[in-house]
Amino acid sequence: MDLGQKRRGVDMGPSALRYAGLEAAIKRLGHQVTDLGDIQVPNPESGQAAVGDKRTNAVAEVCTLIYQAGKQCVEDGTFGLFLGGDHSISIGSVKAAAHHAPQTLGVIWIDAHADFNTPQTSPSGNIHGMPVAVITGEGAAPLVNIGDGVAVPAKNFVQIGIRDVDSEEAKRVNASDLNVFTMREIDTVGMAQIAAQTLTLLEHCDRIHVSLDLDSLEPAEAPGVGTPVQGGLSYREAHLLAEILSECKKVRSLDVVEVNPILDERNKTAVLAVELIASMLGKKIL
Ligand SMILES: [Mn+2]
Repeated sequence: MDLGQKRRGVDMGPSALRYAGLEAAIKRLGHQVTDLGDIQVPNPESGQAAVGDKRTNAVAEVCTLIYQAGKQCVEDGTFGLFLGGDHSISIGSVKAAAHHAPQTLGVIWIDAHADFNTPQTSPSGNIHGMPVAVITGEGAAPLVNIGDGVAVPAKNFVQIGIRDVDSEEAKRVNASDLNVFTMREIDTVGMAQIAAQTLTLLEHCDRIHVSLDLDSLEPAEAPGVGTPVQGGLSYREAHLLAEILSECKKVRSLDVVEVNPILDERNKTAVLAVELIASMLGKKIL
């Protein structure tokens, strides 16, 4: 899906991830893989998903399909891996992970941005800057209402890698119960400590959904993203976080979003994403 922002290309992210050897990388770890294929998304150049309410309704329709597919994974006890697309897809995937017991789902949001805007605070109006607000119950009704309005408490969110927040959005973050580790905290105490604190914050949760936006990484490592921001996670910081989360055994679902092959360099960002997925699914150095 690329309807959550205005650039084309991020809709090709799943193809780039498949081309980078995703299925083989997961199978090498001993897991079985069933690729459910792509969810059909209206073309933004068609009138069907043009702008404004039409765009919001189109995103809501797609996220409802993601929610239904994801809910099936949860019910089957299967690990759900969701390939974006822009970050608005997480409205569907996180609501799916939450649907039967939202109070005990932890969400780890690895991102340069807080994605906590509402239509009232967003300078761009782009829905990919709003999913955390929607999932916690605030925003446009067609999005909030997906999954019978299931919402995850803000205190169950831990954000990691944050370094670019809009001014009105920052006020909302500071007034919320979101747990946020900005790059400053990561620089100060190191990723191992941040990962440990994250798991402590989510001790009351029996399962965790990880939402990985590739723009959390330093742009030199992940150039193929729509909204790159300097000063991001290093290659090893990202892998260390994935390795620690893998060991905690609570992670049951994962989004990998914002890979844009048009902006990428020889599919470098998709290759990195596949490596990080493998680390999250149990790949060890030794
Ligand atoms: Mn994001």
